[in-house]
Amino acid sequence: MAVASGLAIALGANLGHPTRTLAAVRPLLSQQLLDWAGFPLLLRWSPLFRTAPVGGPPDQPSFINAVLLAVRPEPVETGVKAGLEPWPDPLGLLERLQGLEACFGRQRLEHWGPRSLDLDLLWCAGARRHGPQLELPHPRLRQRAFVIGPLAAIEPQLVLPGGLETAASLLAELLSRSGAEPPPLLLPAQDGWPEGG
Ligand code: PH2
Ligand code: MG
Ligand code: MG
Repeated sequence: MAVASGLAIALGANLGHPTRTLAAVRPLLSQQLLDWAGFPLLLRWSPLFRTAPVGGPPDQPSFINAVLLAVRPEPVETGVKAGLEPWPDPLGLLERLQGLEACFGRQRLEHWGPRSLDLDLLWCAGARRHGPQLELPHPRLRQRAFVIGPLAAIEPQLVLPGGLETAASLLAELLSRSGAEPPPLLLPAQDGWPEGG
């Protein structure tokens, strides 16, 4: 069992060419994260999943979703007790994520409407925020199979913020509820996205 640390970002798209968009944003997102953090991070990407839209207009196309986990590598044991630099302000990262969404043509027209790219911060180094711009951990994190499915694919035994169950058990529970989302469909690896089923 591994308790969630570091940060997690959900990626989603259902307009244009979602798989190409996610593959194209991936190196840019890596760079933005490393620039924001100012220290090395270990990045773990889920495979891509095709998921049924949740909420919003009923006729919108299916989504492609994925999740990125970023953790600090264990410091090398030097014998010298060096303090770790603190994580920077999550709002700075939010601005960078919104900048990337804008680069990929994101238009904010309709609540939960179709989108060319959505980058949602799920949790960030234990931060708790209840501001108008940012809520951390993400308030709907534990209810969404399109997020928990990709997380469980990276690390089934991960314990998410706000509860004690693992990603795999939470996913099983979400999928067994009546009126549940259909299970996220695991996609094979693609150009620019080597993780796949
Ligand atoms: N994002 C939403 C609303 N509904 N449904 C799926 N399947 N995937 C998403 O990423 C998604 C959604 C709001 O951001
Ligand atoms: Mg979203
Ligand atoms: Mg969003």
